[in-house]
Amino acid sequence: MAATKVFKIAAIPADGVGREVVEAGRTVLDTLAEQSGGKFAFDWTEFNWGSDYYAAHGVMMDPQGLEQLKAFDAIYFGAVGWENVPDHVSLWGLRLNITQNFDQWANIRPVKFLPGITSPLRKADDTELDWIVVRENSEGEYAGLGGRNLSGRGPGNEVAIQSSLFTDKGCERIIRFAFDLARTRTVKKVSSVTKSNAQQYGMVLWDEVFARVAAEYPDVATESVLVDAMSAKFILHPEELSVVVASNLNADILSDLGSALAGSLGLAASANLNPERRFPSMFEPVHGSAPDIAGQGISNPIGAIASAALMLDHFGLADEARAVEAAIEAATAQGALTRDVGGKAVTSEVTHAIVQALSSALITA
Ligand code: GGG
Repeated sequence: MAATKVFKIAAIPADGVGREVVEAGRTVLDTLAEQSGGKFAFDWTEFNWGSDYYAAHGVMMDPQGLEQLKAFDAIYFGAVGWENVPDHVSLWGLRLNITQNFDQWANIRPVKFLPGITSPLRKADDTELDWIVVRENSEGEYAGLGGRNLSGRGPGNEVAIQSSLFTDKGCERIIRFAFDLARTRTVKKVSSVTKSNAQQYGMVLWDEVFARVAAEYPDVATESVLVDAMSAKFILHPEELSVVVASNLNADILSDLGSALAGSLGLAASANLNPERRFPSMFEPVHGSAPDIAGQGISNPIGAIASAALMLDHFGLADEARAVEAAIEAATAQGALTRDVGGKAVTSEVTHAIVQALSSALITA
């Protein structure tokens, strides 16, 4: 029977463990589609872009790649970065090329504590912890503005400028996004993070826009916290967090801290959203290519599978997204854990446990 709705997805596994975890996520999504009784299906097209592609072609992706990607409902991404390409070349040539040109300005990074996984935080043993980092994903410290010069004056004389860009519109849209998200959550609170005492232009503008937007959401609690204080708060008072909105770099750092507190970077999911849907959005685990373990089949697939759940939400398949999240929790609770979270299972075993949990939940539903 032909599926009622077919979602066209571009898979870009790219580098290192990205290949293993994208395969795991595809397995879970295809299981879900097979069991949907013809409600939906996924039509995958895989692109071999990444650092190997760079070695063969001198670029990280096809120069026509963005045009090709426009035809898809979503992009499912693995990880970028390998030793044959300088990190700034691989990041700008692939991941940032897509997020910036497709105006995927909202990067959602939930911090989830899973059963069966020990957090380094003692507080996590007896406190319900659950927050979302909302990362401004189009400007800030990642504006790519600056340059290097004067190397001709000899060793030690070169200069470099790396400028941040903060626009009123860019700040407003991500802050408004955070407030709208907070309204959907049990704890209606937005924590805004800057370093406006030291960065007196862009981040003061951010603070002012935050205060302006907050006035429109009297039902949502707010706080403005400096990034250093917020780092401490993640560890000492994480129970006070619900939605944390921050600039591109600050949110990148804080979300890594959050996923480490949940037990591993391998657990963290993310969605790079173009909320207006003018371009496809992109879903990827927060982690990178992990060259130290790549190719051994031992990477943690949970970040990628949880990112697939965020993609289901984007497609309007909220029940299916919750089912995938529940299956992840069932798998970790029963001890299907990779090495990074203290277990011995390999990638395929954790994936299999999630598929099994999903299948039995669907059968009993
Ligand atoms: N799957 C995420 C990924 O590959 N990240 C690589 C990386 O280095 N990202 C830096 C950044 O996004 O700021």
